[in-house]
Amino acid sequence: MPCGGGDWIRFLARGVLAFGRVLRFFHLMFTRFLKQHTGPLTRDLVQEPGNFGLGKVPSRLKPSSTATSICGYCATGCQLKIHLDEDGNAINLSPQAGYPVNLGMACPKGWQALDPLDSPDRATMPLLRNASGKMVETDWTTAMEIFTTRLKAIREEHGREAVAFLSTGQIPFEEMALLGCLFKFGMGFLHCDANTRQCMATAVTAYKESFGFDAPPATYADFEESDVIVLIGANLCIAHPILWQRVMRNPRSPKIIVIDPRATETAQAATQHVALKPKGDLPLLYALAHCILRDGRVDRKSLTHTEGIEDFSEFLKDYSPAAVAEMTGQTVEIIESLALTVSEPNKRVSWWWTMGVNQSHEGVRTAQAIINLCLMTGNIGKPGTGPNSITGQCNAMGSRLFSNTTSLVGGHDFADAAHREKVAAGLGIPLEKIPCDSSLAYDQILAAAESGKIKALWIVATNPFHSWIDSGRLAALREKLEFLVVQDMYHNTESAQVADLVLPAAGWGEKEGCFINSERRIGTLKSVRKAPGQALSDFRIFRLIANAWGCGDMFAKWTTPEAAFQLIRDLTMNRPCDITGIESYEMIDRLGGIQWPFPSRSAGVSPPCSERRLFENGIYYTSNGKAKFLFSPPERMPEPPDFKFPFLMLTGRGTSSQWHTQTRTAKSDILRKLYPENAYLEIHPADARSYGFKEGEKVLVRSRRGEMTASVYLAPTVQRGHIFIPMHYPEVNHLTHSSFDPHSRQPNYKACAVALAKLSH
Ligand SMILES: Nc1nc2c(c(=O)[nH]1)N[C@H]1C(S)=C(S)[C@@H](COP(=O)(O)OP(=O)(O)OC[C@H]3O[C@@H](n4cnc5c(=O)[nH]c(N)nc54)[C@H](O)[C@@H]3O)O[C@H]1N2
Ligand SMILES: Nc1nc2c(c(=O)[nH]1)N[C@H]1C(S)=C(S)[C@@H](COP(=O)(O)OP(=O)(O)OC[C@H]3O[C@@H](n4cnc5c(=O)[nH]c(N)nc54)[C@H](O)[C@@H]3O)O[C@H]1N2
Ligand code: SF4
Ligand SMILES: [Mo]
Repeated sequence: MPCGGGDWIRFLARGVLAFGRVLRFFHLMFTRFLKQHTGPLTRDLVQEPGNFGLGKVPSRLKPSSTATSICGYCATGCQLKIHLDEDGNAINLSPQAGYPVNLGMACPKGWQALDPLDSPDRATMPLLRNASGKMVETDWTTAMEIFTTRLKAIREEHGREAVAFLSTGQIPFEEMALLGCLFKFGMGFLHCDANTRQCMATAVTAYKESFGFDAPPATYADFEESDVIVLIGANLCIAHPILWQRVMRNPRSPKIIVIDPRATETAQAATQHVALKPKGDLPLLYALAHCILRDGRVDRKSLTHTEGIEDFSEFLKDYSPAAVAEMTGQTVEIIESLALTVSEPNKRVSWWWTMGVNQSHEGVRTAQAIINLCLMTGNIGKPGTGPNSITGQCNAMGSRLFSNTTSLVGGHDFADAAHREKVAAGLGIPLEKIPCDSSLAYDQILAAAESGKIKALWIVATNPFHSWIDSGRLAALREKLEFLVVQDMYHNTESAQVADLVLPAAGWGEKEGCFINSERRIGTLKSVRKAPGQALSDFRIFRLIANAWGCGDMFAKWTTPEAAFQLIRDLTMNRPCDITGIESYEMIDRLGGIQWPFPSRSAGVSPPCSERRLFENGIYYTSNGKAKFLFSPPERMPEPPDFKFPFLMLTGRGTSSQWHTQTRTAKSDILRKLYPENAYLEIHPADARSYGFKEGEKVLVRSRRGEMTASVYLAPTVQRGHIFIPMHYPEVNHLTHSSFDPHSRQPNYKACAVALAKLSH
């Protein structure tokens, strides 16, 4: 035993030296291990700049002690300031004070955005299901061989429609574009869609049909410049807390009206809550339009930029407040007074909608009914106005323009020959590689898999085995699939667990690229962490696949995300989303993000206005420049409550600390403390009493498709006859009902019939 001071020092020094030798030994073993387990393809790639899956943190980040990145959760698009150690690794973060979106604020998810990166659940090696059904680690070379051999064989035997991918609104658009172009032009498949179908397909279709292009007109400053703010089917306090902060900054003492069946956190903070009957939106909006027309409160100048008002006026005759009162659960007086409020001359009225509108069997017509009201009252193209959809995921707006799924990359149409020629020339690929037929939508892809037409699925950065509607059907169709590939940050998501091959992906913070937020603002994200093990950025995975497939030459110019950005940016020329004025990522950062459009001529304007809205000139993107009034009669709710299933189940976001299927937020010790661990249901106290349910008691919830248990949370905020269960718990979608908006094919997540019962002991 050492006892004197000198002995201590010698003992410590020997210990440090020994520890150093052990470290060195492990370092050598690790390097050797990497060499053995990294195929030639991977080794080539890790030498490339911009790949931080296995490589080094970029040297250009080294001199600085901070980097900026757009948050990787919601579509608000807050900028975070990442604090780096001397090797360029993120050690902490704080919200960016000067950024025009969040103005120094962030919600709990943003503050804890680094936590999910460190989880032991990270996928660090490709995983392959072996003959006995067990997932075993493999190297990238084998993974690529299996991926290409299996998919090529399926293509050979069953044709180009037998393989599909389902992807996301949560990776940079450079990655989305590479995936979409690789799959369709390089690998020659046709069917692909993204989880954005679950989220904003309705808004896309509504804008396209009404305005001629998918063009959400707002800028966030509109929250601060409105006199009347109508939030319909949107719970900002939970789902977009920083946008609610923007509302709170409005100096005009705005009237805030929340239209939602539940008295949400947002409704409670509003001036007026319209406690609508679920799916009463469309008749309510038509009745408002009826009153406005009847009373001559239309804006004649605005109408000169539209077409179809005559037919719409005729149609509206049937929608008096008295005629819709029952359908909406509102009195004639409430409807009349609402009509006056939203058509007040000289008042700026802005409408904002999210999933309460989009996720409906008649979402598109409901969104268009909002658009119609704005066109009639002149509330568009001016400060504090607009029919504004708020998107969900950090890059849902990027996927709309660049994912090459529903629309041809860069805001084009597959069906348009001139568009196909332009894209072929811009990307330097043969014209015949671009299909003119369109992909099946998400639900149609899954139906084709159920019927055996689609044999293989490749799932990228989404978790449909939890999030898809009536998810029990997915479990059943898994049995039919010959091959399921899941590319994810984690090896144990509900979807990864049933895959045949898992490709380990780097996540937010470990790669670069751009997101577009709800106000069309493009912002950059940075690589500030090394991905664990052999996880690679999705960009690099797609490049590996291109090489392994044998179409690497077609993507030779797509060397880094920024090189890809330059390519797809140029494709946008002369489209409504033209961003050819953006020179570089550096320019985007310097200008505090850039809203589209930003054509090259505006590059000289210095500094360009940091808040821009669309349609200030009254010209729309339709062939005659006019916006269209579109409408049709309300349809019956697909599965209303009945004698056997007497409750209507609503679903949605639960807390500001939970994100979707919780693969990321559940990894944060701090966030986990901020929400209930297990599924709960909100129920009106009177309904609970009639069933003898006590607060906290676990009860059975059943629909025609499945059942789950959830603990009772007494909530007078929910109407009698309804329950609300947050979507973050996987059981919820065992219950939901597969029904879709016919125009957008967006799922109707928010209304199905359920029965409740005490658990038998
Ligand atoms: N904390 C957190 N924030 C998120 C997300 C998350 O998972 N967690 N996800 C992001 C994503 S991808 C999205 S799409 C957005 C979603 O953002 P929101 O759409 O605001 O959130 P939801 O809770 O899904 O739905 C909003 C409201 O619709 C109401 N609703 C239900 N049925 C009807 C109806 O018939 N009519 C009307 N008018 N309202 C109805 C519900 O009661 C609910 O309060 O949130 C984004 N932000
Ligand atoms: N009942 C009900 N269901 C709903 C809804 C509802 O309101 N009610 N809302 C719907 C809506 S609006 C949405 S948007 C969907 C969301 O549904 P999902 O998209 O399925 O949900 P997420 O949990 O966001 O899944 C993202 C997956 O990508 C992984 N991931 C994250 N970053 C990366 C990356 O950079 N690369 C790769 N390869 N993987 C990554 C995550 O680990 C996670 O597994 O849910 C829908 N489902
Ligand atoms: S509001 Fe959205 S973008 Fe902003 S910090 Fe929270 S999750 Fe991130
Ligand atoms: Mo979403």
